[in-house]
Amino acid sequence: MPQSKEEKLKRMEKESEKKTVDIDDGVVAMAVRYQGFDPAAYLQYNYTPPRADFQRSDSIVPWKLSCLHKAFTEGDIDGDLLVDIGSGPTLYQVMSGCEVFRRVILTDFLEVNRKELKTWLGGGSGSLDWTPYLEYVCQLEGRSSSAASDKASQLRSRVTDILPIDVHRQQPLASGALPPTGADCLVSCFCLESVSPDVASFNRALGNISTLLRLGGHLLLIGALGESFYLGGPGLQIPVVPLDEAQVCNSLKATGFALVQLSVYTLPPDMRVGVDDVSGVFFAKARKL
Ligand code: U87
Repeated sequence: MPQSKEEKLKRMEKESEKKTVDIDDGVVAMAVRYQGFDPAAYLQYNYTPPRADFQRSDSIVPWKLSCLHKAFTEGDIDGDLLVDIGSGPTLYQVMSGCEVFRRVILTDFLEVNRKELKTWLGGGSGSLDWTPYLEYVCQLEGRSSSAASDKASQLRSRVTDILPIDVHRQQPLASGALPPTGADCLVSCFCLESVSPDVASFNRALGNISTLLRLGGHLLLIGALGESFYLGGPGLQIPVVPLDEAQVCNSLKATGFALVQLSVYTLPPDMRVGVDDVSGVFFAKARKL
């Protein structure tokens, strides 16, 4: 019996869907690995001294906060809606942006991380005390550190949603999650390379999140260089696609972004604390063409 046009169409869709899944077995394996992710352990590994030592200018977190402060305040970034891609259980990445954008949306793949964020934003104390971070960003803004509590309420008032996301989907967020015009600015820290089995998958994920951003909007991308794994919890090794600066530039260009600025931080020996094998961190500011 010859197949009707609808049946033919359905079969082709199924096959194309099947094809994409097969290609991304690595993505499925990654998703399975992330089920063991431990937010509290992860925060201890990466967001306490020495990596988060606010007395040291060569510590990783102060470097990241300074890059974000400069990028959000140097005058070429504005708009209404800021979206953070792959927030994890952390809030540092929007402490400057919440002063510039009226609305902030946080996202993550894991419920355990979204819950950690909801706890703090709901006024509770999560697994980490963010006060030193809030004080440091206030100082960068020329305010006294006593303004940290104002910034905490500002952050709590401007974060409107904490949404599930999967950067490996052509539509990473549920449809209708964002206004039709999209976000005015995206920030994403250590996500894409930490969830992609290879460079091709990394580039596809970058393309997928780009669809969430309006034309002319900015992407602030922070990521690891030369990293092949990190600990997502005790004994939980999560593979990372090793990147170098050239690859980051090529991927942004290939995905329709104009690079505005790229900074690189090389880890001093005592920042290598055995929770990963990262050698450097990049900060890229790019504009969607
Ligand atoms: C952070 N943004 O800490 N789609 O900055 C979307 C997914 C998917 C998926 C998993 C990796 C940490 C990197 C946060 C969290 C970033 N997470 C989610 C870590 C590795 C270098 C280094 C790190 C951290 C997943 C700090 C410093 C350094 C995590 C997030 C990745 N080593 N999102 N399909 N799958 N995720 O739940 O929350 O990505 Cl200083 Cl050097």
